[in-house]
Amino acid sequence: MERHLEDRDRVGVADAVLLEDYTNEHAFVDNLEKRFRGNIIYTYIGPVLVSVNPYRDINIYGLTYVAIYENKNFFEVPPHVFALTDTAYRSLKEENREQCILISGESGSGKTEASKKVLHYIAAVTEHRGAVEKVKDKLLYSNPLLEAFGNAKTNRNDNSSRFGKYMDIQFDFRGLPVGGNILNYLLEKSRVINQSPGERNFHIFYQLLAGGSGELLDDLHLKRNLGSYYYLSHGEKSNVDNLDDKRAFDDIIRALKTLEFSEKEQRQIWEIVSSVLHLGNIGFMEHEGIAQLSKRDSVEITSKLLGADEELLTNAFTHRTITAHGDVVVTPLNRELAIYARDALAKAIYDRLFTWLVKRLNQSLQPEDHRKHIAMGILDIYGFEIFEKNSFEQLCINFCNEKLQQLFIELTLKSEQEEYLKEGIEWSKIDYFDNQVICDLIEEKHKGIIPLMDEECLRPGDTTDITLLEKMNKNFKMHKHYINHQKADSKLQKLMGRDEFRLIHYAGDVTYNINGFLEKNNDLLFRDLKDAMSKASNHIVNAIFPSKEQESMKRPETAITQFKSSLNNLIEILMDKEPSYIRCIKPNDIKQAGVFDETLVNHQVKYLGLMENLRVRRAGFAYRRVFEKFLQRYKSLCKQTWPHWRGNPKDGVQVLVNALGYSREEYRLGKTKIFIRFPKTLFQTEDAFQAKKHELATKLQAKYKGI
Ligand code: AD9
Ligand code: MG
Repeated sequence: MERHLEDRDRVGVADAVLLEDYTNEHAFVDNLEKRFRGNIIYTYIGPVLVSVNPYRDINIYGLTYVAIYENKNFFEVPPHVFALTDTAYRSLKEENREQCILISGESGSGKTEASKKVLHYIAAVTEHRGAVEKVKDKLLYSNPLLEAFGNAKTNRNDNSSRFGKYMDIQFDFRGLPVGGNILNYLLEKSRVINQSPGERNFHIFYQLLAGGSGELLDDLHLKRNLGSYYYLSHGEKSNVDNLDDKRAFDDIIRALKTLEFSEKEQRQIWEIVSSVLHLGNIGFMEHEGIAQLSKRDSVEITSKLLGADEELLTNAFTHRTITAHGDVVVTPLNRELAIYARDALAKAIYDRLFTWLVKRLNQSLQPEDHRKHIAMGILDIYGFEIFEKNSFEQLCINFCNEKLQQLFIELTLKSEQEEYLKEGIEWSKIDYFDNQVICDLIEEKHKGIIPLMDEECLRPGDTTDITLLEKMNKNFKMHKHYINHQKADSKLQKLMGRDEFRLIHYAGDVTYNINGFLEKNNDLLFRDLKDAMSKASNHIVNAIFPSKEQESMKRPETAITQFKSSLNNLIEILMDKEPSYIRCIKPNDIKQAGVFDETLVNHQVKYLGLMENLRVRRAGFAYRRVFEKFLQRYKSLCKQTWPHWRGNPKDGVQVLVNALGYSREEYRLGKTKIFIRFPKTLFQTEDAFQAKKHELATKLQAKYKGI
């Protein structure tokens, strides 16, 4: 890293804490751009890694690079995801500390790619034999498998993850990977039934159609032609890259085999995937307000594939059974409701299949021995979202980001404080924005937006999205982070519709449209459909729709409450681990190499809270280095330390900085490190060092010439 100080005019500083004006966002982005143009995609903010997506393959991940980073001190090598991973891995192995690597950034910024690099680095630096190799294969293959089912082409990213993922790699006491465990969050299941123009459904549908053998497709009653399926007909209609889908399917088969899915399980998975496509083709007519199937064929095939009773399923699409006060009432559905029921079933089947896959994967990733393991977690989760139109999903995602920001602040402050304490340096309180108040606004018991939403979902009677909004507007009228349409008018803010509310998130203001909130939160699947599924003979279907769920009279938890619990559980897991952070940035919206859109990057710097991050890191000291390293680099600048300092390194550094004329204000000596407050001080020393080096080299040359 020090080597990079030499070239800072051309490629900027490798650590943003060394920027002269650390509050200046422009200077920060400028530094990123300088580096990006110099083909350097990584920059630090202290221990945090900032990564700018290059949108092309750069040759920095091969074995040569593994060797550069293996067992090296974080700050002595140029910033890299390998440096961060190596540091985390060594802390795990040598100090027995559980790790987590938290990756954030907006869609297309490179989170998933970064998470794969972490895994590949671990695979590269650990043993390549026997059982370990098998575990590593499984861990590596879990990625393409989950991506096939959970990723899709969107307008922002051709391989966009439509779910959140936390993966633990488990190590034994020697630091060898022995297993893993994955947690999944909030799959975007609405994509199953509908896609925006230019986007696709989940990859697996296209992969199966392109790559499945003729025999398999015949068995599944599938035609290769995408146009045959209603659920594939909304967005991008053609195979974007036919060959890739075909090859990807072969990969999936290999992944399923490596992960020890049986032939039968594989078959049942394809039956479920294809049944979703057939479900979409079930059409309804309406006769006197009552829905009827237009044709039987798709229902027939769906029932066959799922092993469900055809009569039961047909009835479940067109009728609804409600038990009220002990009476069973069956009412027919109209066409609109029948379509709603069909779509709800398709979404539920796919969503539950995905969760089943994760569970099944985890079984296969279970370590064989039952000794205590130590974990490194990798979190690849959706970043903060602000769209033209924001809905329930964005509220969930942004809530998740608030919680992670809260954790980040807590852990960063804690680790800064710990380091100061350890080094015996006085701690001055850091002033920062605490977003607890926004987390509370959203989730506080009995008072927050979530309990209010749940109450409105559960309350009998005429509740609508608008009654919910009215309640929220009333309850949060005085809240500093909640804006209703009247407040927006009076404050001359950007105007809002009557069906909208705005939250002032830590990362910016987001206006949400209330329409659809209650329905999405209720996430209702009619009983009759669940019933038909729980009786199906396809074992996976049977397992994902347990009849227990039917018997239970308790109402299932609402979508957001489930999400909240899984999120709080995640925070607890992360709390106990030593964190490392990767913040990913997308340099342009057109997925192109070499294009750096400053405005776009500025926004992300804001959403990622990077300036706040830099401020906290710089609040005390800009630079810190262990005495030995500091002395080694700069010893030539002082007669007493050159060419060797024989005493203890701390005294050597004291002598050196005295000779350099550092004032008390500029630095502190801790127990093992020197802390320098201003970058200017360091740069002056660095420049003096460069001059000295030049002088020595010239002298040496002259001497040799003389000979
Ligand atoms: V999303 O929130 O899942 O939609 P991600 O995960 O942040 O998004 P992803 O990692 O999928 O983005 O990266 C998007 C694309 O950028 C990849 O498919 C690559 O084509 C490209 N990319 C990202 N990182 C790198 C990199 N380090 N080197 C080269 C990269 N290309
Ligand atoms: Mg991703």
